[in-house]
Amino acid sequence: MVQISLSRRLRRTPFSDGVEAAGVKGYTVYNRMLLPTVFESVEADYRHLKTHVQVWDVSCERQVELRGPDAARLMQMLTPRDLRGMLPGQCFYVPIVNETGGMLNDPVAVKLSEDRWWISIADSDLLLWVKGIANGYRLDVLVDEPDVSPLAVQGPKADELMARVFGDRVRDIRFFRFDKFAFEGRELAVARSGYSKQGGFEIYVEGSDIGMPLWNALFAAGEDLQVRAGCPNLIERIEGGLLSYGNDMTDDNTPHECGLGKFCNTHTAIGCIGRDALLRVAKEGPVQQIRPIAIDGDSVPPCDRPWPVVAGGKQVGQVTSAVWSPDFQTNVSIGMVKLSHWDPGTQIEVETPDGMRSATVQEKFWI
Ligand code: THG
Repeated sequence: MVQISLSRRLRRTPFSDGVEAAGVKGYTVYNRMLLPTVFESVEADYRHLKTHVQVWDVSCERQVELRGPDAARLMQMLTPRDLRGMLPGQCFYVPIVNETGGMLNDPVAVKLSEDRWWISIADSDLLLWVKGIANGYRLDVLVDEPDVSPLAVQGPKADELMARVFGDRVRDIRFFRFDKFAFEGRELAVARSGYSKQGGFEIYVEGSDIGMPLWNALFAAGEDLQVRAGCPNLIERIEGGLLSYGNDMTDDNTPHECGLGKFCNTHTAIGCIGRDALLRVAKEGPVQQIRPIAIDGDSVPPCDRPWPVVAGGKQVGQVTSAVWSPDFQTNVSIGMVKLSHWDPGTQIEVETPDGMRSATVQEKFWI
C-alpha cells in the first residue's frame, strides 16, 4: 500500500484530529488540503449516508473573501451568472470563467452583505486570479483566505441532528440560504447546502479553535441517530450529477459544455470577464456536453484518467468519473460527449483499462 507523505505543504484542517480518531482510510488532496475519501468503504459510507446522518470535514472548500466597496463589482466580474437580484443570506452556485470563457472554478458564492462575500471554491487556485483582477483593475476591495472551514452535515437525519445542536430554527433555513447561529459564543453562518443529494447543511466554521468543540458536540448529540464521520461520496455524487472540477471539467470547457448554462445570464451579467467570448459560444451552442452514461458489465476499476468514448471506430468523448452503483445495479458515470452522440439512448463504447464496455447515454442523472 502506498501512502501520502504529510508535510506543511499539505494542510491539515481544524477537524483532522476528529477525522483520524474516526478511522479515516483514504484521503485526496484538494486546494492543497486533506480531504477524506473513505471511512469504512465507499459502498458502506454510501449506504450510511443515504440512511442516517454524516459529518463531513470539507475544510478544503476554502473561502476567497471579498471585502470592501468594490466587492460586488468584483464578484460580478468573475461570473456570467447575473448577481443583481442576489440578497444577503443567499448562496449561488456560480461558474467562474476566464477571458476565453473557460471554466476556472465552480464555487458557491455566499453573500454576507453588499460589501462582504465568500467564494467557497472547488479545487483550483482561484485566490490568485481574484487577487490579480482586484489589483489589475485597482479595485477598492481586500481579497484573502480567512480562517473559515466548512463542516457539512448530510443525510436524511441532518435536520434532527442540527436542531439538537443549534436549535429548531435551523429547520427553517431554505435551500441555498444561510442564517447565523450561535455556538460557544460565536455567530456562525449555517447554510442548507452540501455536496450530496441527501439534504443537509454546511456550517462555515469561523475560527479553527472551535473546530473540534463543534465536531465533538455534533457526535455527542447524534449518538442515537447513528451519526458517523463521512465525506463526499463518489457513488452518490455521480448518481446525483454533482460535477468535480479538475475531473469532469477543466479550463478547456465552457459552462455550457458542463451543463451549467442554466447558471449563466451572459447577456445581463455586465462586467463579467469572458462575457464576449461566452456570448459567441452561447450563440453557436456547445459541440460537446456533459452526459450521464451507464456503463455495462460488472464493477469498473477506478477512473483515474479519462476513458475514451468510442463509436464507429472514432472517439466521440471521454468518461471522467465512473463507479458501480449498488442502488441502480449498473456502473454510473459522467462523460463529455460530442453533439453527434449525446442524445439519450445512444449506444456507445467506453475504453476502460480492463477492456471495451458497451454503454448508453442517459436522459438524466440517477438522483
Ligand atoms: N459547498 C460549498 N463549497 C463547495 C462545494 C459545496 N466548493 C467546492 C465544490 N462543492 C463546488 N462545486 C459544487 C457543485 C455542486 C453544488 C455545489 C458546489 C451543488 N449543486 C446543486 C445541484 O446541482 O443539485 C444545486 C445547485 C443549485 O441549484 O443552485 O450543490 O458543495 N460550500
